[in-house]
Amino acid sequence: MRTTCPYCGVGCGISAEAEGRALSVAGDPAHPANLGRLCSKGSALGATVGLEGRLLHPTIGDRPATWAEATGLVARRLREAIARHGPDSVAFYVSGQLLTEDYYAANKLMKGFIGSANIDTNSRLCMASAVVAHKLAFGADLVPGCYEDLDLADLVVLSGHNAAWTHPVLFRRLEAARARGQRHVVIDPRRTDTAEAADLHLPIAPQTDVRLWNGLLADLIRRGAIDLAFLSAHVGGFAETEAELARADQSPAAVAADCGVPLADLERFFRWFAATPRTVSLFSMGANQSAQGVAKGLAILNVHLATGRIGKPGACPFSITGQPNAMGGRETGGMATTLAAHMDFEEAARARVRRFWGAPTIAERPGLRAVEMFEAVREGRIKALWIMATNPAVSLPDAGRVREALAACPFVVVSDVMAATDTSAFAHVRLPALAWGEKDGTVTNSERRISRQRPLLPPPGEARADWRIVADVATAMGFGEAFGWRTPAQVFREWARLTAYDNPDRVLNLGPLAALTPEAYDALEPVQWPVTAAGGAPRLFTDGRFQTPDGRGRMHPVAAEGPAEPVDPGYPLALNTGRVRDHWHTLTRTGLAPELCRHAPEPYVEIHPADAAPLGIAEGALTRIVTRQGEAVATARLSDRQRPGSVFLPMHWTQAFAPAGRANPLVAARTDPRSGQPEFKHTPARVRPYRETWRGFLLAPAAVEPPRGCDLVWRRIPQPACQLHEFAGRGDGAEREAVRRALARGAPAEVLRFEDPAAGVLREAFLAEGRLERVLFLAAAGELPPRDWLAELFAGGVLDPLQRAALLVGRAPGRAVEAGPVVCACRGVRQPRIEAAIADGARDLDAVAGATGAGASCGSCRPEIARLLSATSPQVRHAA
Ligand SMILES: Nc1nc2c(c(=O)[nH]1)N[C@H]1C(S)=C(S)[C@@H](COP(=O)(O)OP(=O)(O)OC[C@H]3O[C@@H](n4cnc5c(=O)[nH]c(N)nc54)[C@H](O)[C@@H]3O)O[C@H]1N2
Ligand SMILES: Nc1nc2c(c(=O)[nH]1)N[C@H]1C(S)=C(S)[C@@H](COP(=O)(O)OP(=O)(O)OC[C@H]3O[C@@H](n4cnc5c(=O)[nH]c(N)nc54)[C@H](O)[C@@H]3O)O[C@H]1N2
Ligand code: SF4
Ligand SMILES: [Mo]
Repeated sequence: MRTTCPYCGVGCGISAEAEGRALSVAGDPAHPANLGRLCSKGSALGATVGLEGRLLHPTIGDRPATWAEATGLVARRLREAIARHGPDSVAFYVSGQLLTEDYYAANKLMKGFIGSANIDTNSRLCMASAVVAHKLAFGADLVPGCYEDLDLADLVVLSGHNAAWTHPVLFRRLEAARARGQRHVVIDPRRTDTAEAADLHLPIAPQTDVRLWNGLLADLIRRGAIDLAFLSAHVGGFAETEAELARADQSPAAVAADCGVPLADLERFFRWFAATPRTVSLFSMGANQSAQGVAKGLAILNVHLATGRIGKPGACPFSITGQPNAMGGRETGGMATTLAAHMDFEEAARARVRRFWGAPTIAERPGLRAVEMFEAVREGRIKALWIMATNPAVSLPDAGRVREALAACPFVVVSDVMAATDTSAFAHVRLPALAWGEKDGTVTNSERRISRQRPLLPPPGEARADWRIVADVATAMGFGEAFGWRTPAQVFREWARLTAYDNPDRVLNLGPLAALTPEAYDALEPVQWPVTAAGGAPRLFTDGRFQTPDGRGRMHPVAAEGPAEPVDPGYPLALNTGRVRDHWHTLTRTGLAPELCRHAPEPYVEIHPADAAPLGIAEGALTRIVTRQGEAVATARLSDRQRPGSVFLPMHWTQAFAPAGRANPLVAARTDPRSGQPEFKHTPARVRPYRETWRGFLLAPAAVEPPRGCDLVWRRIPQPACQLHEFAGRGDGAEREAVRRALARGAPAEVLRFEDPAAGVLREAFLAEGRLERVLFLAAAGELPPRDWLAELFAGGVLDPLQRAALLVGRAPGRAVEAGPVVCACRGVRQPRIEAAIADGARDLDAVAGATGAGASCGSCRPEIARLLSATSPQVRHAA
């Protein structure tokens, strides 16, 4: 069966085989997005489709309910709120992980039948700035290019985009192009794996992108490297933009100084750009997630418009999408700021969409954007909130405030695939949704390509498709006639018809797909919109026509501003947040695959050694990060890949995995005024050592909650056969004893114990009928032994005498200890083994793969191996 990966916006095709609930997956060689490749996350999908932790029945409060009861209650509460407080007193918060069919249904219910535009998506946190920039420059939210442009380009600029980790399969493609002579420039304050592999890295000071791109435009104008013919035929706004540039010193020296990069490197970038007609500029969260995210996007689009590097093979600005269906949400109207199908709220569009839907009403104006929506919830203006396929208690900025809002909301509905998420803890009603592998519909990737997600597994329990849950609630509200679909194909056809309805000029048009038979829908091959009778369209604006009223693209003057909240002596560091290679967002799915938990097992904070040293923070030390919003504790990783003055904290950890290691209680909820997108990449912060007095770990077959009443730094790290819990505290022996007692409660009676009270050391192993049930190690000083071997023993059944004898030593008799971070998740290869192979003469990636297996599977770790290679010998970097 062919389907599409549910993770990132690359939208890789998968060919999968199911046997019962067991699933084997491989890349689909026929899918144009990946041509057979998959990254570590896609490859491990089989490990995430079990039923453990799934929400399988609707619940009301804590009790199971029937679907009729649950949808009836949701419908009644929505109707009551609307009757008493008006349509704007209800809100939906939805997600780029919904299918297009789901999005379409939710948007239709909210905007056409409830009559409010209070439906916003987590793409507000992700794509909103790019959307606004596209609308301003092109007249609609249109992504001009396609993946083939990444093969054809001679220069690729990556702005705030760590593609090596976040879009790994595209990165493989870029690596191949670079081997053919393509150049890469990375603009990112951190030296990421993407930057490490590039020809040039500009480690700019945080939030100085507009200055840099304005400087580039000024330089291109000075050189006469702009396309005057293209400008005069196809683009407006050049004179105003040029005038804005004149308001600042645009000399390369001034720009380099403000951006904090070496002048020679900046000049090299300017020269390369001027000399390379085939240039693609990718931009991602380092651009969008900013209080000046729209300006950053516009500054990039300005350069491409001024040089005519758009609508041509190998030349375009390219906003890359994060989620599998971020684009689908932008199309259907998942955002509070559009109505539907790239139409906004002007009278003609409202009348058109209302007519098409046969709707009793239609939203009059844009609704609340995500951050505003949750503020309205907190203030009591929203009486009923329905959250679908997103985990805002973790992922919204100022997450402490978001939790307050959720706790105060009179009625919260959560549709999710998992039973217990940080957000569903606040739900009055939980609705079980079909997960990837079960659901059936379409998604649109970064290059506007619509692909099918097909069901491979039977629907578990009572879980239902998200579109159907929406339709059931709509029906219970009395709107049955407009929501009577029986299949996703019917929803899709209606959606495709809407895009073509009364549409003389909108580029977003799926007209020919409106007549798909059910069989043709099932068999739909990946296709890029706009879709015409002749097929899909890889590139837009090839004739220089844009979707503005006069058909011309628009340059917009943008002024360079600093961060919304600059650092100050109280909070001298810039806190940057983002992603790690093998985890997906809030861990509800990648946290199920132990192999994906090896690469970054627990929350960490990356700090430059020069910032760490004066504070007494050492590698591996638990470190407190404090902002005006909140605080967290994470393990310090000292690295000169971090820009001095900046620290980086991954976004992924949750209450369930690491309550103290959550990033978003720290992040200020400041947004770009035009896009409403939060500035996730910059919050003033300070750090200091946590100074634990003791540490411990607990291995158990299943997840264990941290003991109540103890103030611990607690992390859970899934292992193949058990759960590892790491913890540390700042108390005395009494705290240790309280934790010991709590964690030993209910353990089997057979116990092996070693205790050295003088050193504060305790080691206990609990066994039942010779099998290991629990292992608890505590130490007030000194190192704890590695956990690997002990964790493996949970898989092995009855322990033999040698294993029992070694238990409290914590290491296998006669086996060398394997330590160091895991680099290759697929094969479980650790860094020291790779370094040993390099020391033994492995000189390139293939040799390392041959010697250790690392990098031979999905290839996601290749940039890291290349870095280890280049650390030993600088020449191999280029060979790699
Ligand atoms: N492994 C993995 N892959 C994913 C995801 C995941 O959770 N895990 N999520 C998907 C989603 S939804 C998204 S949106 C994408 C995001 O993909 P990316 O945008 O590549 O990921 P991030 O790590 O959020 O941020 C990118 C970079 O922006 C840099 N940055 C910070 N501040 C600035 C600045 O001021 N200027 C510039 N130029 N750069 C800056 C950061 O240092 C970081 O390296 O990834 C998708 N892919
Ligand atoms: N600090 C910081 N915070 C960030 C970011 C950052 O860079 N830094 N990035 C932001 C960005 S770009 C994004 S996209 C967000 C992502 O943040 P979220 O959307 O909150 O993260 P996910 O973990 O993907 O949440 C998806 C939820 O939907 C559930 N789910 C999965 N599939 C389905 C389905 O088919 N149906 C239903 N109903 N539920 C499903 C999952 O179990 C999970 O609970 O985070 C944002 N937050
Ligand atoms: S790059 Fe990886 S996560 Fe993204 S779609 Fe492809 S396989 Fe999935
Ligand atoms: Mo995203």
